[in-house]
Amino acid sequence: MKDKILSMLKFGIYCSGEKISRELNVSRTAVWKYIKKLRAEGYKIESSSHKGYSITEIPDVFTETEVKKYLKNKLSDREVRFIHETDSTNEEAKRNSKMPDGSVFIAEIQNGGKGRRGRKWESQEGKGIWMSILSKPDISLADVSKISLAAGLAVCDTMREAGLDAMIKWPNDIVINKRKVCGILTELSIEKSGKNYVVTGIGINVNTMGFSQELSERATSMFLECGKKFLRAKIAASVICNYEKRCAELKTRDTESFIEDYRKMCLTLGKDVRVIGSDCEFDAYACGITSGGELIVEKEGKKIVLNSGEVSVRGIYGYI
Ligand code: BT5
Repeated sequence: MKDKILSMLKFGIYCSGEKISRELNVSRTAVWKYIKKLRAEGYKIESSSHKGYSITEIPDVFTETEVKKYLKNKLSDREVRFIHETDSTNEEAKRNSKMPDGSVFIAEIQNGGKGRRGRKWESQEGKGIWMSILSKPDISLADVSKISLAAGLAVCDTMREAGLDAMIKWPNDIVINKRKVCGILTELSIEKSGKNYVVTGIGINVNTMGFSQELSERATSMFLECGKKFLRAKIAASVICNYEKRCAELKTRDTESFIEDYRKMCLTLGKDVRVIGSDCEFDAYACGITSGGELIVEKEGKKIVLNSGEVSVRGIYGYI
């Protein structure tokens, strides 16, 4: 009944208690009691004795039920596992690697959030999306690396649908206004049984209002970029949906047109960069992305292809 009442309430448009009671066949007193319950859950509902009720704010409820509410059609039976507190959702996915293809793991508190090469991922409670997707792809091992490009594109798609001008810093930091809003950590497990799986960990700063001193100059959130709060369940569902679409494209589209989408979103291209390798460091110019998603840089007239590693882009994250 609560959900039915909720679906009748609109932003800025009043709906009378009498109409709700008539259409849902409950007493006015019952309607009032349900409104009280919704308010206790964090919904802001205005009431006027003449006009009825109108909703002014929906709480950012982040639960399995809420995420599933936004997963439509083929995705509606997707396994979504919420864990209140965990070390890392990537580890959670690996511990549950027997779960079906596409299973999603989300945590409210991630106390060992990690980036690449053992770096730490700052995961503030209640403000972001810390999520990992378990994939058992039926594509060649050579194409598996493209899954992380697909994840980057999917997050960019979601940000753009939300009106934010997001770009990808190669290989897959999502950046808005020169600051990082999302990081992606893809881990591949090659099993003796041949049943390989990929865990794609996605960390998005959604309603974060500020960061630790270390990150304050280089990180941002969706909220900080537009002054608007977002429903994490809706954003997470949108990323899952876009990730599925982009992964499907790996099978249905030709590689070159898929990579062309990536090139369009990649802010590293056409910029001066600093490449930090395990045993060398040099300045270069980013001139291309191969059809395998590798970065091509030019140094003293020579082209070098990079398949992983650290590439700082001049002008962003404090690199001058
Ligand atoms: C990444 O690594 O950017 C991958 C981050 C993946 C996080 C997700 S959350 C869900 C899943 N579970 C996990 O345990 N991990 C994944 P890398 O490119 O190495 O960047 C790490 C660097 O980003 C750090 O050294 C910081 O400089 C910066 N950083 C840390 N936390 C940040 C945050 N919340 N927002 C922006 N930048 C951050």
